[in-house]
Amino acid sequence: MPTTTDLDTLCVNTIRTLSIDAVQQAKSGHPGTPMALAPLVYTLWNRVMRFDPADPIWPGRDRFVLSNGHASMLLWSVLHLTGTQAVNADYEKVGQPSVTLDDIRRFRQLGSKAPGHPEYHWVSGVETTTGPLGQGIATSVGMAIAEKWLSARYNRPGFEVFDYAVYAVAGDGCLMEGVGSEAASLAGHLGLDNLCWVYDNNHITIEGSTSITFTEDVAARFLGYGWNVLRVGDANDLGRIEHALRVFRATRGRPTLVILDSHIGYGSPNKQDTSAAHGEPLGDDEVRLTKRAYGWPEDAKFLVPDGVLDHFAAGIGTRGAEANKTWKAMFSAYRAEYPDLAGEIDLMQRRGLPVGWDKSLPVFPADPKGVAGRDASGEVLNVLARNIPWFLGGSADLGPSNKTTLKYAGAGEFQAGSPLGKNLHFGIREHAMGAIVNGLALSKLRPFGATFFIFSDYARPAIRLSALMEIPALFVFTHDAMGDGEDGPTHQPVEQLASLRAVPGLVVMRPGDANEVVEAYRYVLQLRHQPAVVVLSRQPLPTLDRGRYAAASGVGRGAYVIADAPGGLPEVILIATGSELCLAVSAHEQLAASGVRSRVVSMPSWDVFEHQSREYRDAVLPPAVKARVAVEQASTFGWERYVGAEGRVVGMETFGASAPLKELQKKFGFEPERVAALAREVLGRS
Ligand SMILES: Cc1ncc(C[n+]2csc(CCOP(=O)(O)OP(=O)(O)O)c2C)c(N)n1
Ligand SMILES: [Mg+2]
Repeated sequence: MPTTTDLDTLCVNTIRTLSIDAVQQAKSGHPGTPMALAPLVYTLWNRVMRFDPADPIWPGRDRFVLSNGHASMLLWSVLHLTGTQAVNADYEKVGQPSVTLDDIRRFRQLGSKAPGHPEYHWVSGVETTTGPLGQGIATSVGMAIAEKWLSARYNRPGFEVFDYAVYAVAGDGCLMEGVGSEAASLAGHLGLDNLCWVYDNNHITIEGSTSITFTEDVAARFLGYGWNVLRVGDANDLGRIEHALRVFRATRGRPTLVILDSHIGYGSPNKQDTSAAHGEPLGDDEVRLTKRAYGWPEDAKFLVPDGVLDHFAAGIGTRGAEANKTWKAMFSAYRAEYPDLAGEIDLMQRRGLPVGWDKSLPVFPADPKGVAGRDASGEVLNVLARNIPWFLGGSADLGPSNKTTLKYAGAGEFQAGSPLGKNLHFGIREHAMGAIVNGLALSKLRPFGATFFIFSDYARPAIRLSALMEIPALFVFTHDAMGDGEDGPTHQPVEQLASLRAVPGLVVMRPGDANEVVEAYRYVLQLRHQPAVVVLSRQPLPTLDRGRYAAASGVGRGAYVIADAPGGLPEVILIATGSELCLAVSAHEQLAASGVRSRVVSMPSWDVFEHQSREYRDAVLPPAVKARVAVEQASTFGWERYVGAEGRVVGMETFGASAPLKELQKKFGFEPERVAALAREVLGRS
């Protein structure tokens, strides 16, 4: 095992001083943890990780997640020093480094590829966006599950196509956050031995010593979860760090936690081991003193001494290139022997879908009794999972209610002993489920996670990140409104639709009958760079007669005219989503019978509609028709956008109540007569 040479120390101190200088220059950022963890990141990257800087999207690479994202300068330093190349959104190499020294000089500035926190969609070499503590480690569990599934499906004797490790670095904050605990518990249960977390045990968070907040026995906790727990008592000991990482790689049947004792702000004479080193620049004087302590030229800034780049090139550069070359040679032999499997891998890497991915999607006949949104969804999910080998997912213990169970023969259960299974069981861990779904999507699978819509709140931070990362994660939420009646207001979503509609880039779909459910999935499956939420009813919804009303394919445009006034000349427009669609259609029929010319617009997705041309939007909602009524069993917040100042909204202003659905519909006014009456009111004809 190599010990520490002068060149190693030079590389480690380069990471430290780049981090110090960048934070100082930006007048903001977090120097202390990069100073402490530079030896870890150096050892992991230059001695252990299988990563080819020339090809940062090589499918066989090890994954690195910096869960304590505030220490982003670690990542910017190492991406720069390894010469990691940039890749664009079409997975093409653009012939430029991912992070330049100039980016580092402009740390945290507009347009710099060295932003405040690691951002997946913005900087090549970042495997997942981190910053909200705990999120990175939870996402890493999804990456580890993905590796297990991929290797089970695609590896063949002599062809270890997928055989990579997932490394994540976590701080005290990541281990305090609930999402980290949920994910660790599941990782232990699943025995994910391809997963290694390194815990930066520095006893410091923002408010000071962890003696005020975090005194649990972390090792005992993780042993309880079923993890292998290792300790490295000195964060500067490269040999011991490397040894621990090798023990991890040799450990079978359990994930590994390496508890690394470190000193935040290492080397700073006045700030080491204090929370002052966490989140503010050291200050010019302290920077000088620290550089002196490292034996570094005191006035040099952003210095990369001779020999450092060469040393990274000789380490990770050479090792990564060789590993990638060997893998590529192996993969072309694999392609010759298993062309279909190789083709799947190619397609998946580019987020494509196999030919015939939507074949045999159901078509539901008109039926006044109808089908519950969740039941239609269950049928669709089963077809998709059969058509798309890498489409998989599950629920947070509500599979039988969400109807998300993949029931066809061979779908299988994903467990430690059956990694080919496509039914994932997240347990009652919605937040970790969200992050794990993200980790699976980042690994190029097409995953879904499910729970009751009300508990989307428990997964929301991860949903937000899926949108920020621009990845096609899919969330299936059932029991979308008061349909769960007797469970009462704790289970009746009200503000969830408005709040998810407010997430930039997130596609929210609330289909109104079984055929709209099919079309909603058809639309969201084709998204490559956007996550989606499909919101579904618990109770049966009448299946509309599409001979009489417009085709459900209009769902793909976000909103469409489903029933119209004679000659397409309405005097009032009724807009509805989900379970209120048939209500609006009934109101429309009642109005027609009394000579009022109304149009019904089915609007399953605001955001998809907003992305249509102005011509289309004006054709659906003619600006001249100002008499409008929107109906939705959810917060009225935001509907003014479509009904205008003169319109009305039949929605929720309270949390609902516990009672059978019919009574609730009556109490809260979700009845055709009320909608028709409001339509007359806005027309001044009541
Ligand atoms: C979910 C979440 N809550 C709060 C923060 C704000 N925050 C950033 S770093 C930090 C302290 C983290 O302490 P630790 O993980 O021990 O990091 P260290 O200071 O040791 O690097 C906090 C509270 C955050 N980024 N994410
Ligand atoms: Mg800490």
